[in-house]
Amino acid sequence: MNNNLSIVGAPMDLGQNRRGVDMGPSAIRYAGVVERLEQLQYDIEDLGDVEIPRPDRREDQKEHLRNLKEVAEGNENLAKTVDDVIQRNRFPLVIGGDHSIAIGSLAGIAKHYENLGVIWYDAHGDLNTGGTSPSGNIHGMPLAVSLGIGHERLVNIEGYQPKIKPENIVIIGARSLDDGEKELIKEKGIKVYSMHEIDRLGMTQVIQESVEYLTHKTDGIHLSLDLDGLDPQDAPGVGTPVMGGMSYRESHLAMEMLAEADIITSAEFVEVNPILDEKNRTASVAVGLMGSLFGEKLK
Ligand code: HAR
Ligand code: MN
Ligand code: MN
Ligand code: MN
Repeated sequence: MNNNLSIVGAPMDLGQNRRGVDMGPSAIRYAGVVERLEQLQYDIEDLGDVEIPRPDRREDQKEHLRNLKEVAEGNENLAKTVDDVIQRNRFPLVIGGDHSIAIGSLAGIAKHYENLGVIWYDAHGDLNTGGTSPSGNIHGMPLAVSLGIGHERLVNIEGYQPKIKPENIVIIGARSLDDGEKELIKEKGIKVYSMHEIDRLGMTQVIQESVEYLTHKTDGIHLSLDLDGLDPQDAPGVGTPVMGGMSYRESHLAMEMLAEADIITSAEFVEVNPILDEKNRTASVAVGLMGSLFGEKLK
């Protein structure tokens, strides 16, 4: 694992319609992310937050992509920052912010790899487009956008597309997929471990198989962890909770196994909303999972 970590905050709340997730980066810092990772002997720099534009409320939303212009601009800023972090040979750890920020993270990261793998830890597939989305919320679209499917303003950030290939993706924890997302998963042959498979196989086998599936064909792996992948009992501070999720223990095990495999080259933790939380518990869970991902057990 790269010993130099750069934390990048992305206080984005325009990819969905519940305010407060823009305070996610603050909540995660308040929960002690820097101190936690410094104990593991990493060299940490906290770059602060990238700029997210304020929305122009007069803009019409006819494209069914809420706050398209602002989400695109914020993600352009994030992509540039993350790109610079990797150019300086540091590991980017992005803290959100709603999941639309994966568009910018992946735009800044993927250009550094021939075959970037992605582990998408989430209750949702985030594979919608303006056409299939039931909500118009861009946080339900970043994985599709990264595959080059979606509005050209989003798909072309950093001037190239697609960022990733369908065969290099593993979705873990899915339990709320829209019809259009299910079709895309079938059409592109995307590997999905839904809650059903996690219950049947256990998290140990799911992670073992995911690592095997990805490592031989990728030259880096990005972990995109949406806190709503966890059960709302363990991570209540999220905008779109879905019951029946992965427990804190299972998630902790998943992170430890990824640390042991030593395959993750960038990561983001998203959808922490302190307004909807109980005493910053969800941010603390996020920081706990980061501790495991960055090798607490191994040191
Ligand atoms: N699939 C639904 C939609 O597109 C809900 C998406 C909720 N997304 C997140 N990110 N919280 O996973 O609107
Ligand atoms: Mn998500
Ligand atoms: Mn989600
Ligand atoms: Mn442990």
